[in-house]
Amino acid sequence: MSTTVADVSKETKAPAASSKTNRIGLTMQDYRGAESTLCAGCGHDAITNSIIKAFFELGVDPHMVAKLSGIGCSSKTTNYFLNQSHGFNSLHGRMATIATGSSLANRKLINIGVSGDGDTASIGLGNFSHMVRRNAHIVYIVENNGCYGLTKGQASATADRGTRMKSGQTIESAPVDLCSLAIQMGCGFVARSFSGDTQQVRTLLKAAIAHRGTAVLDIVSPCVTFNNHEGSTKSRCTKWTSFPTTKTFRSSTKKAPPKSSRCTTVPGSP
Ligand SMILES: Cc1ncc(C[n+]2csc(CCOP(=O)(O)OP(=O)(O)O)c2C)c(N)n1
Ligand code: SF4
Ligand SMILES: [Mg+2]
Repeated sequence: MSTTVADVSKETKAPAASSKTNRIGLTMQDYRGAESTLCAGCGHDAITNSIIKAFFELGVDPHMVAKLSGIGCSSKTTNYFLNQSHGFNSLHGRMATIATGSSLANRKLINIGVSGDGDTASIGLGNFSHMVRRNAHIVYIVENNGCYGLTKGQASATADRGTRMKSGQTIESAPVDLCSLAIQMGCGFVARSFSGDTQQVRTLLKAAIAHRGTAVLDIVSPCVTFNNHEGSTKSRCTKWTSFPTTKTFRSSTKKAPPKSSRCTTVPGSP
């Protein structure tokens, strides 16, 4: 059965209000933040919703959480969840250093960092590597759209070789694979997922929150405004053969490009 853009946009809408309480007596509302200002359909909003649900279902006390981020559309999202938690929105590419400091200053806090592929794999690569090497206690999420969404879609260091950017540029360099890098730096928890697979993302988040040490979640998260066209490997147009690891995904080259860049298919569709 194919999934349409309408189905996907449901994932990016905030979870419905409910009076249901969790094990510490809080409702889902207690885990929300400000209303998102991101583009409608942005993959990052789906991840925000998964974070809200994961913390609600685990029954984590919001004041025991510190939210950390850098700069980018992805980094803005820490404002959209857990508005009763601590937070530090840092400089571009510097979230990993702030997270390391936070994890040293208070070992009881759950640190959750949200970053972008530009924030982590371009300007922040050195900081990210050293945070992993030091095994800072943090759930480190990369909302990976293969571009700099906030500054209008320039290619990032995770754009795959052969990708055609919306500007017409073709990527010739090999991408930075953040999962491989994290494993090489000794990380004990590394996973890759897709923002639209909300159940899988939620399951991974819960496991990552329970992990003591650095947990890296590289989540492909389409930028529907600047990187959502045929020729991109991080769009809703991408055809996935199965779970999107670097080994198993491929972009569709057989079909003629659609007339508009608006996509009607997502992973799982025929
Ligand atoms: C030192 C510095 N250099 C450049 C910028 C401009 N800048 C802001 S966000 C950004 C890239 C964001 O891309 P990414 O981290 O992938 O986040 P996205 O918007 O795609 O979610 C850049 C280059 C900046 N704010 N600071
Ligand atoms: S520009 Fe891209 S990454 Fe930024 S909010 Fe819009 S769709 Fe999301
Ligand atoms: Mg990006």
